[in-house]
Amino acid sequence: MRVIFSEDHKLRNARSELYGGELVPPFEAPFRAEWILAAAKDAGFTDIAAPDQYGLETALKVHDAGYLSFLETAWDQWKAAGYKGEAIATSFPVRRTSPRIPTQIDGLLGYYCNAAETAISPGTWEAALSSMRTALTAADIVADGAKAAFALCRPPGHHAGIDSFGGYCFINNAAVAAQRLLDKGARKVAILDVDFHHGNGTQDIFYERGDVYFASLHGDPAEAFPHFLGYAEETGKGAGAGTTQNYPMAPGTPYSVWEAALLDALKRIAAFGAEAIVLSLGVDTFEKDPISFFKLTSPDYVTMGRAVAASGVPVLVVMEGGYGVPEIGLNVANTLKGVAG
Ligand code: SP5
Ligand code: ZN
Repeated sequence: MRVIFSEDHKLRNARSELYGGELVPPFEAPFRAEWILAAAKDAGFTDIAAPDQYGLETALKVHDAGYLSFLETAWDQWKAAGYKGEAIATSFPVRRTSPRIPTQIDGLLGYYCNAAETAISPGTWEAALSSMRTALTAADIVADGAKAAFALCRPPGHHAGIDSFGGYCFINNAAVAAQRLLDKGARKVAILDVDFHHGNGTQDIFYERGDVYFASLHGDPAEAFPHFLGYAEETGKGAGAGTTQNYPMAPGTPYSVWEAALLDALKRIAAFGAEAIVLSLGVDTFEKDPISFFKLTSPDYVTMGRAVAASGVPVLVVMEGGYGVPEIGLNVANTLKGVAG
């Protein structure tokens, strides 16, 4: 299985995350990609290539154009405003507020932000672009006939919605990859999101579309980030009615319980007729993850990878979350082993 990776992920190296009322070093930091790459190599995944230089054509099919322009210019606007720290949103359009889009950076930040823990820093846009290109390159490998590919994306993407960033995400890499698979000839694609957190951005993007099935296994939003989406009753709308499926689960969930949801999701994806699966892979389901509450163990990731591969359709693995502990590398490598068979 080819691994796509770019050193440009390091351009996303924020100083601060708003956590527990303090500005702390971000959980989503460069060491994550380094550990994952090293573990993938150790496990024998040594076919590693850099991404190709794609423009924004595909991203513009899943994101709002104004949102992408905002992301591209946000840091420069923030700097021009004379602030000392990183760009953190502080004021938000909530219920019964004006739909107008502000013109000044503080207003724009709140308008386009879905979670204020995520600061925009210098290089964030460039890293997000390279992450998107990583996913697109891997998507093309799968579209051209490979059974599997791994996009070692950083920063992650599944919390980035049509027009919002947050949850450490800016461009929705999995959504862009799914769109690319469709543009290259797939009639139907599924995104299977196994990150601990609900893929609220991905759900937002495809909620009213019938060509992409979205299934997500995650911590119950009543008790976990992203808090405001990911309930079982959200099943899609309009042309997308019936093509979203959520599996919210309780604190302490072990693999035995989680696996039942996985197998149900795979059954529904097969019934939908997906011609490829984009696996939004977060390993923050691990028992030692510092910000999550599931209890998966390292061997469970092999089992999970095998189950996904058993679908018989090509699998594009796109990196999402997983934090703090060295085992994130092993857990990703184990997933790849399972997928590769
Ligand atoms: C891609 C991804 O995994 N993004 C996750 C973003 C989560 N950010 C908010 C973290 C808040 C965690 N609160 C946990 C409380 C544990 N005591
Ligand atoms: Zn996550």
